[in-house]
Amino acid sequence: MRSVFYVEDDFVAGLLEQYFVGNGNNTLFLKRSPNGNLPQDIDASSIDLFLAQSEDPENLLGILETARQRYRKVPMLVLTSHADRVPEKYKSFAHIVSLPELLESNFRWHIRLAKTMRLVETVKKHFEAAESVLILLQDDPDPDAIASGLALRQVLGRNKQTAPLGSYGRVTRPENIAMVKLLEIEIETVTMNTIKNFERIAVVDLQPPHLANPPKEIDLVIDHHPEQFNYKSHIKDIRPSYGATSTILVEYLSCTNSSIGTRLATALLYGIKSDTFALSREVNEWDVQAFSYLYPLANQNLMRRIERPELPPAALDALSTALKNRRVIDKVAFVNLGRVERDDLIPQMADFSLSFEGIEWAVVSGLYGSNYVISVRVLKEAFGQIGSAGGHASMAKAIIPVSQFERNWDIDPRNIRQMDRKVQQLFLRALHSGR
Ligand SMILES: [Mn+2]
Repeated sequence: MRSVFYVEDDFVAGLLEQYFVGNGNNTLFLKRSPNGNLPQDIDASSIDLFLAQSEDPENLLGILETARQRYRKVPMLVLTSHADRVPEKYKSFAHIVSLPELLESNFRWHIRLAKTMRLVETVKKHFEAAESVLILLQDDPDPDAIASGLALRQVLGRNKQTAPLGSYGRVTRPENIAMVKLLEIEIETVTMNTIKNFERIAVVDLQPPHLANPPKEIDLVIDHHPEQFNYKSHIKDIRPSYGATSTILVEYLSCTNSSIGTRLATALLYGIKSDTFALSREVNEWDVQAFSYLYPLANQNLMRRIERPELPPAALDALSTALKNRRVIDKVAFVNLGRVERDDLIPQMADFSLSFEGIEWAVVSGLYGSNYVISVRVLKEAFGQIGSAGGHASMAKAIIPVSQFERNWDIDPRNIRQMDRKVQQLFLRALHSGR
């Protein structure tokens, strides 16, 4: 692979030569051509970047037109201060930057954008004519997925009617609930049946095999988890070296020149923050770049409220009772909250209980409506011992209708204590049989 440069200005040519050749890149500099001619003998499939520099708008358009016809799919970076004279049709595939902008910022970032530009072009074309688009998230949507969904909707130039966010399940983690509440984000619950009503389906922040019911036809997958090959999608953009899907979507947004409002910026920043533990693990340079780009655009006040959701008084009562009654067996903390008014308290307490000293598992349960709800958290390190695949799955949730206790184990549904004991017994048995 090599990069092909059409550069009119000698100073710029010298600069590029130092930068690219100095970095060991295989580059080909083309001669100045006054009529948009490019050499015929260059194989488009061997080019990884086409860079065109010209301060003469007419010349530039000639070059762009030839390149458009001949170098389909090749990332295209245009250096000019006359972006305003470049017709829209070229802006859908070429990334344009002026020399002062380039010197001020990071060259690699703009090449990155030139590459993403080609994907965005394909994505936009594929979704353009669709009447309705479903943006499908995980069964328990997380901040990275929610933010990526919002961003994709904007990239596609749609609203929540023509491109709703959807999930087979619902948001359960307290911070995530706080996020959708405070940022007023709607997520539709979909079923195998209702997804048939959508003309196009995009999946973000996961790959279809991870869904309980993967849709048959998928149009787009954007994700940062290790690539899976056992599914089909019209377009795939899988980047395992990225810390968050939100980072990929920041590139998409930059490519479409769309402005990022406070709400979207806050969502994306939180998406990156929560997936990378505030950039402390599994990040690449683009995550850092996106993070610093979003930071001044986001609302830090909202961010704090999302990260530390307020505990209602009822929760404090439940908390003190539960702590008094906790049981610890084999590095497993069992906390029973009794009857709760908000079911998000259960996963919240499970997170908290995991911070007890010497604890690897936290099993927290509570009675919510007519259901017995159990939330399980495990330290990542503890996974190794029982040979699980690990990944992001460090939590689980189970809902048992109280009537089941009577039917299966002959336990009176009013006897919460006995239900708690039963669950402890079942959990410990399951844990030990897995070892
Ligand atoms: Mn993610």
